[in-house]
Amino acid sequence: MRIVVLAGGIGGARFLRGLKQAAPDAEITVIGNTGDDIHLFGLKVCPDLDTVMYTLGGGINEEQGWGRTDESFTVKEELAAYGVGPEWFGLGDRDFATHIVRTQMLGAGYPLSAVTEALCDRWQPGVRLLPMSDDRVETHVAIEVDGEQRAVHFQEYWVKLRASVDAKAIVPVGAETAKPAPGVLEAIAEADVILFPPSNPVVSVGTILAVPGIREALVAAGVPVVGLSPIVGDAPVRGMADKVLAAVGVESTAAAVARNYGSELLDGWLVDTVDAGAVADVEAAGIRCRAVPLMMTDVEATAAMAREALGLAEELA
Ligand code: GDP
Ligand code: FO1
Ligand code: CA
Repeated sequence: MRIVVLAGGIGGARFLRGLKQAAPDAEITVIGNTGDDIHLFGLKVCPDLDTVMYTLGGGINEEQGWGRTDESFTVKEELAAYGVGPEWFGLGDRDFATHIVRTQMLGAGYPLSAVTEALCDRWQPGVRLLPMSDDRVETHVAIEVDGEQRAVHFQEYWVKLRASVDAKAIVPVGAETAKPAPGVLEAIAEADVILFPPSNPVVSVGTILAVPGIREALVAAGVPVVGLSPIVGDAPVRGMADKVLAAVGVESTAAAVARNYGSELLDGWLVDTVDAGAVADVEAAGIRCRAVPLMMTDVEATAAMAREALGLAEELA
């Protein structure tokens, strides 16, 4: 079975760990969000790709959900001693090595997709990890500070400001002219099932869908597209999905997120059992819906979620 998954960082990576256990023989292609990417200290950092790679490759800091395990921060301290920031972004020494390799290869002319493949040679994530695009896309967030509108990089909004101010708009800068990376459209066309993990619907899955051609390819694939809600009990399980959903005019409910994807794109949707009341709403929008436990407390519970998603896809096939 060929499964394509559109993934952000932590939610996507943890779901993939369960999916691998649930479907050990499946060929899994992950289309990763690169809108979170940022250039710091002359290096290109790809948080969501790295979160997937480290999580599936056994190198992730489990408690944090991002960054390397057993990490130290000597380079960052030395940079700070030179007065070189930003001090608000925590890049560790082990992680730095990944960004140095990536930046060196990009500088030598390799596209991000080839660089990602080379990095995965070390980590062996057990999935094919493709960036959504080789072209630069950067998610910016419009905010209002002291009555003035300004745009900040998504990482500044989330890591520096901790999403403490309302987001007025979310702009995936560069997306409109970005092309899907090599292999992306082919993987979608050849998929038996397409899954949206409980990733952020705006700044993870939404950014991937903003790359021209990807949404169209998903619809044209003609195979079940099934998603799992990242919103449980009318709130994100973690992160700032409520803030970025508000910015695009969508309520933070499992049903509203499904309706926002729409029945043209989405065939099936899983909500948590606490949101069982949303099932009828979602089905009224033409999307088959089930309420099942959706908390990724451990790999076993996550594998059960993946089995439910694949089961729903089978019903819809
Ligand atoms: P990010 O890039 O690191 O923010 O990760 P993703 O975009 O892949 O996923 C973020 C989303 O995962 C958030 O909106 C969370 O609500 C959701 N999430 C995290 N843990 C869980 C969980 O255990 N269950 C569900 N249903 N959603 C979760
Ligand atoms: N998230 C934080 O909350 N604080 C950080 O200092 C931070 C550093 C960081 C470094 C590398 C990396 O791959 C991810 C990092 N993240 C950090 C997570 C990153 O901001 C993610 O993009 C968000 O969690 C949402 O996707
Ligand atoms: Ca992300």
